[in-house]
Amino acid sequence: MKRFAAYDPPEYLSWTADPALVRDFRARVDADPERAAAIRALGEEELLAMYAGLVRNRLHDVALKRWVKNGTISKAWLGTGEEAATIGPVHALRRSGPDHDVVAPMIRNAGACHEMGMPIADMLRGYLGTADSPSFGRDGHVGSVRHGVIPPISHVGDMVPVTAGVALSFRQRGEDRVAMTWIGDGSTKSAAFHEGINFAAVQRLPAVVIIHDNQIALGSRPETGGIGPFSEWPRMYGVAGGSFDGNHVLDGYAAAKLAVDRARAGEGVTLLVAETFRLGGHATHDEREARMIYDADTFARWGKRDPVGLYEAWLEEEGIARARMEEVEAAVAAEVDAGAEEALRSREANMPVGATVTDGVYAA
Ligand SMILES: Cc1ncc(C[n+]2csc(CCOP(=O)(O)OP(=O)(O)O)c2C)c(N)n1
Repeated sequence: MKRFAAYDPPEYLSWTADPALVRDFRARVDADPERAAAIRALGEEELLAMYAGLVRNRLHDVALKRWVKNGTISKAWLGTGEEAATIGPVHALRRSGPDHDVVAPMIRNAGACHEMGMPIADMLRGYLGTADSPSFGRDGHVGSVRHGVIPPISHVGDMVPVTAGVALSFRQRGEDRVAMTWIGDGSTKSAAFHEGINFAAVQRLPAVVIIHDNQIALGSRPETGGIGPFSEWPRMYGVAGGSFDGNHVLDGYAAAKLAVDRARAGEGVTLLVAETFRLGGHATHDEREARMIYDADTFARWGKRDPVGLYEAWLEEEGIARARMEEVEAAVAAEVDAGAEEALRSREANMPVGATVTDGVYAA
């Protein structure tokens, strides 16, 4: 896809497909027979829908970065380099219809909101705090229950018990639906995470919990210490699980598809670990600090594994014409540009009015 000199990490500006990594990507598709079967069942439209999801996620972040640079907003929480860990799994869900599944993303999983059908304009209105944003300008964390997106709260970890509760309600009502959430590697240290995953495990709830292991939490490298590596956590909780390549949209899709199928079959929660790396700061304000925590070689190594570029290379090898991908990219770019313009119009005409400050506040 098009690169943006002012906004992309430097690793992407000069990105070209490394043949060894393209081979690794292909090998990963076929490495596990169950995952391979799930991937090989996808048709061209589904493969391209996932490509559109990656591009949409990336361009949404580019739009936000543009707004930070031109002073429209003060900062943004981006997922540059981590998009596949969100887009692959969300595509394994039932994303429309009366019995659609539910996601509980964190702010960095904006791609999950897009793919569940939330308009880009609404996502961007969330950042602008407009009265017509999904939170009515109350919170930058946005969701849309109508689209199956539970709005996150800022407190990390808390969406795991919420997800378990949603999954419990599905089971109690006899609904064939699954709840999925993501949690950062750092946030797994919260009591809420343990409580939520333990409850989901004991109750064998129809849920998928994804540890988004981007190897950083604010300005720290998380340490698992005495608890042991994430790969051991599913066994520790007595649930199904495993890891997937968080820069490989198809591996993420397949791992999640098998987990969703298990959940629908009554086999309970799955704990997945997405191994990835964020090519930026915690938010746009500390990108320089992030590059002081990990050395340039680490950034260069992960930069070569750009989830968008590697997927494009694989699609091309699969016989999907570059022109088809360019069409998809152009359509998504137009959607994001239109969404940004729409959101800016809301900012001109529809900011919250002071007198409404207590509206919608519990017990106001
Ligand atoms: C309960 C709680 N403690 C602290 C914070 C402040 N905080 C926000 S994000 C964050 C780090 C999260 O790191 P991680 O879970 O690894 O996710 P990432 O940001 O890397 O995606 C912290 C400590 C918070 N929001 N909630």
